[in-house]
Amino acid sequence: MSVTVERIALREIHLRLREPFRISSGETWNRRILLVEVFGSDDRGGSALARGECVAGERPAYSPETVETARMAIEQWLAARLLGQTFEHAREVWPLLDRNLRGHRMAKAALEMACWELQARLEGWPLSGLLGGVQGRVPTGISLGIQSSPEELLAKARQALELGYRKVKVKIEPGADLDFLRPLRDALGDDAPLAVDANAAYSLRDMERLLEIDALALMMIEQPLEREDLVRHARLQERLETPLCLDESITSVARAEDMRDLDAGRIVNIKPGRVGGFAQAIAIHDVCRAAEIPVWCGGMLESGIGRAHNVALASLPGFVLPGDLSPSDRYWAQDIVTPEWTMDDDGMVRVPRDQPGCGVEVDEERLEEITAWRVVLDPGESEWRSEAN
Ligand code: OSB
Ligand code: MG
Repeated sequence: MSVTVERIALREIHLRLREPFRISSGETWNRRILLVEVFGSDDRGGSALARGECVAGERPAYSPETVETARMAIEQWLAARLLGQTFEHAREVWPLLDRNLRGHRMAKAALEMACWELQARLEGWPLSGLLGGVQGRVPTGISLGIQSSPEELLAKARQALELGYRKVKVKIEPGADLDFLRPLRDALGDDAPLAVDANAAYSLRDMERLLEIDALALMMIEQPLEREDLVRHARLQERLETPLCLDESITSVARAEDMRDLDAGRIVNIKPGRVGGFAQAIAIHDVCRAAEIPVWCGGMLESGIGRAHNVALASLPGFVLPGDLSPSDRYWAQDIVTPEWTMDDDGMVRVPRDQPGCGVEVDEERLEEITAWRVVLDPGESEWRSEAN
């Protein structure tokens, strides 16, 4: 079947987290989320709307991209590459977006992932199946922001383990690390599945401290060093027992291969938004699987739309470690999808493999209520039409 992209719209929504989320590079409370809407048709008379969620933040803290740069890239260059285009398979979309257009991976990913969703909906396939997923349930971990005290962290971690989470990932930075982690390990015992994520807050000058963190027998230490770095991570990995997990540093398939070849890390956090979409995420998964490097699916405080896409990806066979796939009520008083995402007592999220697409529908009325602006990018019009809200 062939799919034609008929129309693309962009929309910014505002969603307030239930509580602020603090990491080493800053705090988030109000999420500004850019959504792409791709309207398409097939050669059998079908038509469908698919959405993609852009994971770019408000400020260029996690990556250089922001809501504004993603909007600009999509409006100015990317949308025109898809409008009116026909593809047989969504894997053809990445080359269209990437040719002679560097960076802007989060912007590309939002469009690319919407195209996979579009194909799945038009063909009546579950998205998980289209991506090559095999797992019907995926293990889930929680990501805990930097807390105001070790006691607070312990209470949150205890509660997470009681809820069934299979991994408790604690955000750290110099000054909010050992004093938080040691009492946590002591209280929860050696078997508690603890991990840390520094979001690039350390350097090799912190070796002493990193060695002390190493002694805590964590599942992994995520992205301790510079966002662009692999060489220093390799030097660090040499000194540590704990596997390093790279997040920010793995922006492409080639970077994953370099990590493997340099032994710069032994686990990869795959976020489809960070790497340019599903095709790149699958390719990184394949590289890691061939090298027996375990991967898991990360999160970017997504709404239920982005979660849906992450869950579908996490059903691929190489995703063997718990992903940051928290259920809707961890972040939102009310999500924008039905059904909302839930997790069972064993810390597993069900992959919707029995319905077309990603398995959730957007609550359109609620979406309108929280929309800040929407713009339709239509090739048939001389200028993009902007609807302020
Ligand atoms: O490093 O994984 C990260 C959120 C924002 C930016 C970076 C990260 C995160 C998370 C959130 O850890 C995980 C989630 O969405 O549950
Ligand atoms: Mg991370």
